Amino acid sequence: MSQEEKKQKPINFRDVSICEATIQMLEKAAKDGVETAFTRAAEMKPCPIGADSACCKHCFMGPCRLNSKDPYAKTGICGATIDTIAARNFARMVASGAAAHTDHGMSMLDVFREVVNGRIKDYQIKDETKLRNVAASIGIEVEGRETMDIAKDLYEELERTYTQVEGEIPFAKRVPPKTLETWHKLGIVPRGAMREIMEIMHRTHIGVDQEYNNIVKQCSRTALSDGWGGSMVATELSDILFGTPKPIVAGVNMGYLKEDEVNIIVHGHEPNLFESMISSVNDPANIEKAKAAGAKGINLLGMCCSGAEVLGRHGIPHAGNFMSTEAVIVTGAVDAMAVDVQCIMQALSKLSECYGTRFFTTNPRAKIDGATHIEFHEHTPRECTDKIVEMAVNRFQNRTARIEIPNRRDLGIHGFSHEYVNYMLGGKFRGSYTPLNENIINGRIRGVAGVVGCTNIRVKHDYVHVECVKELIKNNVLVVQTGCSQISLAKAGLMKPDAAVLAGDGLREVCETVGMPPVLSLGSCVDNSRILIACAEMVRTGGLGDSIADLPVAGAAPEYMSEKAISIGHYFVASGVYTIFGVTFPSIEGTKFHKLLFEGLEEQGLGKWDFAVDPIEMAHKMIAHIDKKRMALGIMG
Ligand code: CUV
Repeated sequence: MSQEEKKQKPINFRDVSICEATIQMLEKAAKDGVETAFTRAAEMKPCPIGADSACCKHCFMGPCRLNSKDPYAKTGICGATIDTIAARNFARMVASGAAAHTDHGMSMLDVFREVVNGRIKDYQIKDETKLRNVAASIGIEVEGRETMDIAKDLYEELERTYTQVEGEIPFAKRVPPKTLETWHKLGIVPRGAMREIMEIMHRTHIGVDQEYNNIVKQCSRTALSDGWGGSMVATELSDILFGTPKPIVAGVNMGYLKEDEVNIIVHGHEPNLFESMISSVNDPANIEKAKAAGAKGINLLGMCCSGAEVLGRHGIPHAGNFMSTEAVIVTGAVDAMAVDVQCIMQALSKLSECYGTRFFTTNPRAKIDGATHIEFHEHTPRECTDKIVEMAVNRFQNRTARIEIPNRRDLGIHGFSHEYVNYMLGGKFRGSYTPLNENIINGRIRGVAGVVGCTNIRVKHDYVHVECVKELIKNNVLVVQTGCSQISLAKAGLMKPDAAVLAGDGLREVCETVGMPPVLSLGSCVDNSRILIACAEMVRTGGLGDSIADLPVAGAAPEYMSEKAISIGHYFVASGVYTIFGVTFPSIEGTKFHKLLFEGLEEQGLGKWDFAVDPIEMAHKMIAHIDKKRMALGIMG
C-alpha cells in the first residue's frame, strides 16, 4: 500500500474506543472534516527509540541514540550507559509529575492560607472535623482549641511539605512505622518537595549522577514527596475547604449536555476554579441572563480530574475522560470551556474555534494559543467565572454549529473518601477498617486493587480499564479508582451497587450486605493519596502485616499517558505497592535499570513495577501478587 492510500484509509472508530458517545462524535468529526487525536495518532507512529527511553538529549553533544540490538553495545558521547540514560529520563518524568501535583497542592495551600488569615471571603472552611483530624494526625494539639488556631498551625506545618530543606515532610507521620523504617534505611524520606525536585533536576544534568541505583533512590524520595506530600496536601485541603466527599448518585457521559441550556465545562485539575464556577452558575442574576437569552438555564459539567473532584464532592455530572475531551467539543453543544492546568490538549483551542465554543484559559501557568485568557484570582474568583458565564450565554445566543448530543447517560455512585470507607464497612466496628481487614482475612475479599490513571490513544480507549477491572472483581478483588479510569468504569455501569452480580461470590456478598458497588470511585489523581491513607489504615488496623509492602494489594494504570502517572506509580512502588502499567514502559527489558524497577526495589523492602498490555494478563498478574502476599500472611485458602 502506498503512503497516500494508507493515509486515506478511514479509521473504524470502533477499533479505537469502546465509548459509544466518543465513537459517535469521532464519526461526526470525520464528517465535519475536523481532525482529532485519533486521526493524528493514525498518522504519527511513536518513535521506537524514545519509547524505549534509549535516547538522551540532556546535552548538546547529542542527542545520542542507543538503538543497537544490544543496548550495552553503545554509550552516549559522554560514555553514559543505557542504565544511566533510562534512569535519568525516568527521573525527569518523576520530577515533572511530582512538580505538577505539588504545584497544584501549593495552590490549595495558597487558598487555605488566605482563608485562614481572612483575606479570602469567597471560600470557607467547610469541614471542621476533617481539619481537626488532619491536624491531629500530624501531632498538632486540637483538644479545646479554636478552629482558626488549629488551622493556622496546620498551615504552618503543611507549608513545610514544600519549603523544608532538612528533616521529614509532615505527612511522614502518617506512614506505618515499619514502612517508614525501610525508608529511613534507604535514605528516601522526603525533606521537602521543592528540594527533592530541584535535586533531581541537578542530578540528571550532564555529568552528575551516573549510577542508576542512586538516581532511582532520588526518584523514590521525590515521588514520595508527591504522594505523601503535594498530592496529599491537595486532597486534604480541598476536603477541608470544599467538603469531604460522601457517596452520591451522579451522572457521567455526554448525554448530560443539554441542547436548550447554556452548557459550560470546566476541564483541568484545581478545584478552586470549579467551586467558583458552581457559585457563578447558581447565581440568580446569571441564571436570569441565560433565560433572557432564551436558554432554560445554565448546565455545568466537569471533565478529567476537575470533573472527578466535583463528581464525588457535589454530584456534578462528568462529560468525559481525557480521550473524550475533543469529542465533547464536537457535540457543538458546549458554549464555553474553562480550563486551568494539566491534561488540556492544545488541539482543544482550534477545535473550539471550529465549533464556535468559547475556550478560556484561566491560570497564569497555562495559556494556550488561540484561547481567551481570563485570569482567575482566588481573592476575587467570581470576576473570572462570571465573565466566562457571560461569554457562554453570548455564545448560546449566537450558536451556529450543528448540535448533536449522544444520548448516553450513566448514573453511578461516586465520592468514596477513605473516611467513608471507614464508616461504610462499619456495623459495630463503625469508624475502623476492622471489617475490611476481616473480610480480607476470611477470604471473602481477596485483596484490594487501585486501578487509576489516564486514557491513551495508543490502546483502545476505556477498554483496558474496563476489562481489567471486570476480571479483578470477578476474582473477588475490591477495586478502588481515581482519575480518568473511574470514568471508564462509570460508563461501563460498574459504579452501581447492582454491578455486584459481576463480582465473585465473596466480594458480591460483602457488596450486597453493605449496599456498595464492587468498584469505588475516590476522586481525582491527587486523590490517589486517599489510597495511601487507606493502606496505612489497613496496616494500623492489624492482621495484614506490619508494612504497606505486606498488604494483599496492587495498583494499575492500564492506559496511562502522563508524566504524573509515572510519579504516582513510583510513589506507590516506593510505598510498598506492586504497580503495573500498560501501553508501554520507558525502559528496555533485561537492562540493569529495568531489573531494579521490576525486581530490585522489592528486594529492598519496597513494592515493584510491572508491565502488561493485555487487560486480563494485567489483572492476573495483580491477583498473583495479591495471592503471594496472602500466602506470606498465612491467610491463603
Ligand atoms: Ni489528573 S493525568 S489524563 S486528568 S488521569 Fe486523566 Fe487525571 Fe491522567 Fe490527566
